[in-house]
Amino acid sequence: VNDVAYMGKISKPRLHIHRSQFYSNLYGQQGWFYFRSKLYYISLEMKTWSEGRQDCNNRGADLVIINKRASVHLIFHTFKAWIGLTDTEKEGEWKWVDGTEFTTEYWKENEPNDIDNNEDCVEQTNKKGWNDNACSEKQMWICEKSAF
Ligand SMILES: [Ca+2]
Ligand SMILES: [Ca+2]
Ligand SMILES: [Ca+2]
Repeated sequence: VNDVAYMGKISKPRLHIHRSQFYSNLYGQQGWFYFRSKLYYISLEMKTWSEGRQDCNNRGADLVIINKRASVHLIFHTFKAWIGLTDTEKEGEWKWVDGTEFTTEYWKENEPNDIDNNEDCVEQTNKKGWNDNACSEKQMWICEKSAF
């Protein structure tokens, strides 16, 4: 499965895929796709939240921040993946990895539930909305960085 074919599973218009290829070619950033001044990378492997974040950092990016309706629509509802949200520092106090103010919440019903007092990392799910999960679980992850 190559990255572009994989992007095809995302429900939003193909336009973004073509644009993604355009920017990929332009910047030589294979595997990234472009949307509203940002570049997004979706992993093809599964890692813990921290490992996923480290992978993003290695790519000059960080885990995705979802604070606008538009980007919520862009990526939710298709697959499970770590996003850049955690309450590791203080239970119940959600923080985006880049320090962005936590204003938009998009929890799945009955989440966050902090099962076994051990769910401090957030994944988007394939059924609308976020779930807090154990940070040691292995999931795909989404990186985001500025395009310019
Ligand atoms: Ca905790
Ligand atoms: Ca928690
Ligand atoms: Ca949960």
